[in-house]
Amino acid sequence: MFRFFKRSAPEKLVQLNPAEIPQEPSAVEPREPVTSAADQTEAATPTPLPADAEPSAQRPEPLAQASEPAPPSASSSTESESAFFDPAVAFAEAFEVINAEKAAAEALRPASLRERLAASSESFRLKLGSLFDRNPKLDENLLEEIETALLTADLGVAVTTDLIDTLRGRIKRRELADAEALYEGLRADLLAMIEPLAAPLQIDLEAKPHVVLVVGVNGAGKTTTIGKLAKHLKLNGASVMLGAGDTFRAAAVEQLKVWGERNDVLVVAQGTGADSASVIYDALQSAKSRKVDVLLADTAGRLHTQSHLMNELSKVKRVMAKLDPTAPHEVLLVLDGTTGQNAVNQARQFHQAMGVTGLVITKLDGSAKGGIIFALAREFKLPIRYIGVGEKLEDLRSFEPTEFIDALLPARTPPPETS
Ligand SMILES: Nc1nc2c(ncn2[C@@H]2O[C@H](COP(=O)(O)OP(=O)(O)OP(=O)(O)O)[C@@H](O)[C@H]2O)c(=O)[nH]1
Ligand SMILES: [Mg+2]
Repeated sequence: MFRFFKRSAPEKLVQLNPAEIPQEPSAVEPREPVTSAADQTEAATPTPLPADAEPSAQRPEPLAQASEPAPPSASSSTESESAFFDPAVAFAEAFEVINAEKAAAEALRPASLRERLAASSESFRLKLGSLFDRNPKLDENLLEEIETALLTADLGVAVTTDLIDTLRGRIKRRELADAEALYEGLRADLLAMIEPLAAPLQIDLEAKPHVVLVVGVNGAGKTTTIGKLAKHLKLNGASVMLGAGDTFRAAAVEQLKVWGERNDVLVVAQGTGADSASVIYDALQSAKSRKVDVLLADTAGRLHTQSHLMNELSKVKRVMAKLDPTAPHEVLLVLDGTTGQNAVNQARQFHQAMGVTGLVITKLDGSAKGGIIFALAREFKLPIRYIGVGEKLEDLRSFEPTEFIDALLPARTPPPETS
């Protein structure tokens, strides 16, 4: 369930279940530049700050409506109808139709988080599960094996040590009856760590715009997340504008424009090489004058070690404050879940430079092991606004700790009772 709004008009805004989101044939973002005649005209001269001039907003044509289901074909059975009615054939045909409908419904069903995380969590699940299958003794050997499993799942040394020490203490105090109790204890501890992080993005509809500044290293999934988020916000009734603050990478502006067109939202952009702060300033000015609910500002990917680029982000923040001292309302750090413990370093540096207010962990569908979320939880206590479990629209999920634990470490069915 997505919960976006803080002071919203409830009659206007519908709570949206991701399962109800209309599926797009392809929401996959092309990495290559999408060139169009329009781009050339888009490269407006950067606006000096403070700017009074009209922003260089781009109004894309509304997207074509999703295709209607095809009308029943005129060339159906009537012409070629056989002179004989064979109930067996009719039954077989009806059966085929039912099967086809079932298959179509199955294809449209959004995959469960468990299915999405299958790749990332399988080895962890198997490794840990197999330890307990043989009903082991509660001893140091078992603790060592659990320790190895946790470390290989990217939980990091600090989290793993905490968890193992806690388990060791319980074993010593004889609080655990058997290995199953230990497994459930471990599961409960992991859940307790991430439960406080579940806090979906809240949009203050009175801010107009509520500014979400999206930051992170190269390729983390910032622009893709903006695209998915724009769609979700729109489906929840909010008006959205995008600011193309990544003026560094050649294809970045075009990539964001594609998302703008796809979602039928305005994109404020200048050419590659323009001053990022100036573009975002323009976008904020435009969003204010149009009373847009949410401004999603993209920024160039940067390494936390590139101090000039980190300074550029601070400038973006300073410049925004000239128009709205409360902006940005959210500094959303996008972290690639496959980068393991490196994500913790990134979070540390970006948080120090920018005061991050929320996280998005992407690519948890890939080779990411999921454990990184626990390492982040231990150090930062920053809310995880969303997780990315694929490249498609429905693959941006709100972070649900219980669902996440169930996907990563399902509750074990108790062993059958022996008489
Ligand atoms: N499997 C998977 N791929 C993702 C996810 N999120 C983003 N991607 C892919 O990751 C790649 C990089 O995504 P971008 O959105 O361009 O990343 P970025 O942070 O904007 O990158 P820069 O603009 O270069 O800094 C693209 O191929 C996306 O399709 C996700 O949750 N799962
Ligand atoms: Mg980008």
